[in-house]
Amino acid sequence: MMKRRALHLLRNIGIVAHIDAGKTTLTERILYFTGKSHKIGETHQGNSQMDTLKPEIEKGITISAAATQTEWQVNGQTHRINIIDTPGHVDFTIEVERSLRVLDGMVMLFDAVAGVEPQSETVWRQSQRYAVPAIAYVNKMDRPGSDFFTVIQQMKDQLGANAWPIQLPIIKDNAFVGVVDLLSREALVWSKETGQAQSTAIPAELLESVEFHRNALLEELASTDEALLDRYLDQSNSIREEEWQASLRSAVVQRSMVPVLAGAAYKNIAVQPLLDAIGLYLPSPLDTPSTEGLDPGNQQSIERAVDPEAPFAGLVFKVILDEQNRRLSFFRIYSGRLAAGDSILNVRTGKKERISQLYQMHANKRTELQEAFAGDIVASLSLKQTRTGDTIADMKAPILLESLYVPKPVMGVAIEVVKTAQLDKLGLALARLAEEDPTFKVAHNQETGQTIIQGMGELHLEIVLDKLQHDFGVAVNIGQPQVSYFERLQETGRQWGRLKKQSGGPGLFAEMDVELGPADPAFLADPSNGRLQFIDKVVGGNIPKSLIPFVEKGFRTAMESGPLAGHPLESLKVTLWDGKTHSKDSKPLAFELCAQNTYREMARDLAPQLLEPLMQVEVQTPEPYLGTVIGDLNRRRGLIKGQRLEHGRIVVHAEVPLVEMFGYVSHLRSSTAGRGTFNMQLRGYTAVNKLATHQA
Ligand SMILES: Nc1nc2c(ncn2[C@@H]2O[C@H](COP(=O)(O)OP(=O)(O)OP(=O)(O)O)[C@@H](O)[C@H]2O)c(=O)[nH]1
Ligand SMILES: [Mg+2]
Repeated sequence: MMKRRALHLLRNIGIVAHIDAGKTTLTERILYFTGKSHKIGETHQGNSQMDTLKPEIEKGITISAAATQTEWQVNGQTHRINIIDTPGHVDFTIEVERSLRVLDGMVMLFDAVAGVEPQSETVWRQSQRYAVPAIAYVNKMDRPGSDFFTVIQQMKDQLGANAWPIQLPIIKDNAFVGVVDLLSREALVWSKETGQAQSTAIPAELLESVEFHRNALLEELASTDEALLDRYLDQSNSIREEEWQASLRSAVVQRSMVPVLAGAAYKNIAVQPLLDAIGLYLPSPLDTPSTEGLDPGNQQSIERAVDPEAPFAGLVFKVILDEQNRRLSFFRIYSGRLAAGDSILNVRTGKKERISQLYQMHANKRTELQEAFAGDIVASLSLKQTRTGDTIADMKAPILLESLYVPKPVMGVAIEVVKTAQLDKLGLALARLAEEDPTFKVAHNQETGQTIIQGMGELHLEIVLDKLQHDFGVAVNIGQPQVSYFERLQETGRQWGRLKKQSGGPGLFAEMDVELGPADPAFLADPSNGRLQFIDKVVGGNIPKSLIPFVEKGFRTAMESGPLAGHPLESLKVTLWDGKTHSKDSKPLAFELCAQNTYREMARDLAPQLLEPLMQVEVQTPEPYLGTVIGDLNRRRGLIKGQRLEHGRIVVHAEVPLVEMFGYVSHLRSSTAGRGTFNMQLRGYTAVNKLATHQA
């Protein structure tokens, strides 16, 4: 049973990074060194406790974020640490998104050789969206070519992070063996045999460097902490180590500094100091004293204290199907407490649900709990109607918490069942998969009658198809992959739209003066705004307030089908200036339909443009293949943005339309004798070039 402990000793943290930086390897070490597990699993051997799905084991990568927890003593106090190990591959970015939404802090990993990589930038941006405080861990310090300070410089330049080393690496005979802590000046080296640290004197050649970096760090801390500044200038020696730690902690919690540590998880070097830093510097749930939300009754903003005695409120951030196809929902409790057997309200549906059991998760294993409290991350099998992003709350004190940002799928593939008899089974399977994964969508092409599955990339769809076949036993034929297009209105126009149907049957009447066009850039800059910017300028009740939401709903539905080829609109700004109603026939449906018709009449005249996904591509290749690689990227309509030399390999940066990148993995492999590698992520949407070889 989960014991109630002081909330200030609880840490809910995520481990995030570019693919292959060592997140899962580090998580395995954390579990081992904290005594939670007695054997270290390795991702490349397929026996990690965290990566348990079949494709995770086969490919040696993480696909689904997994939660676990452990304990660690810092300054004589037992800290409880909940950890979510996230995937680095960009196709599974939703896993990072939902984890960061509910976590209080994160450990950001870097490969000490590769430094800041494309996906490092993506996860950093995601963490900024949810204001998550961070500490950085420069992993793989054992690799030849590792460079601690270059990575720190890249964090500053490329991420804009105020990164500060709080350790210096100890290198002996060209090998990374330990670290010196800059605040305590303690030097530790790890024995390869036992994986345990030994205290040692600071190596002579590091003495000067330690003092230099220590003073720079103290100065930075003092300059932001008025209480410390005077004492620092007067008599810096009077400030105790714990005071410096407290000062650093508050800088981290306010996100004004990112402390950086060095380590080599795979070699079991310098993992324990990271655990100390998690306890010392990352926030507890109490560092965010209250959670904001909306009162669903009146849409007013309200607050709920992070307090087990406050009314219960939680956010469901993940729903998966367990081995027996039951829905397992993960949620973070923000306030109050929850006991097995309690009933809660799903604030979105307005329905009551009963929590018959509660679990604490360790990867794919669960332990039953009687009760859970504010700050905890738990799971339940009994939420039948609840989806990812839903708020669950005390029946008597509903609150709607901020949901999470879900990126749009960028590509799709048409599928059909091999045996018609499996058609129903396919529908059911797809619905369940879409429930688990908000970035996986199912669409039907009305004209061809085909089913199109959409996702974040080729790997994402490959995993889905694998699940269809192996977990659900549905055999499908697969078509050519297609990218997901958008349409954009380039102009703004205004029109008086009418809907009048008053001859026979129930009447419908609505009139509206609307202006339609693309949304403002400032509006789109905040992804939580969505794609529809709706502005109500109606005065004097010419359209009653109660009907306005139906106008909005009409445009929201309509914008899913663009005027060129029926692709969704990238954005739509609707300004509702005026309107007219009829005493009897102005029903909600009339305004909804009028909005849809008016959109259809206007959209084709607003200079619509077709948009395709554009990828930011990074190809690494040995020098001899550079010409081939660049020539090939050019043929794929790629724009070469630059290249740099990195440890004897050339890294080419380019922007290439996604549609041209299908099958690139195997092409690159064969054209570089297996030595080229690449990664890509969505850069944005761009107008389709008329010369493009493909058809929308
Ligand atoms: N040399 C060296 N290799 C490491 C270190 N840490 C991890 N690795 C190796 O790097 C590879 C990737 O490690 P993972 O832990 O699976 O990486 P990850 O960040 O979890 O990867 P994804 O979850 O797929 O994004 C494995 O082969 C690890 O053994 C390290 O400190 N030094
Ligand atoms: Mg992993």
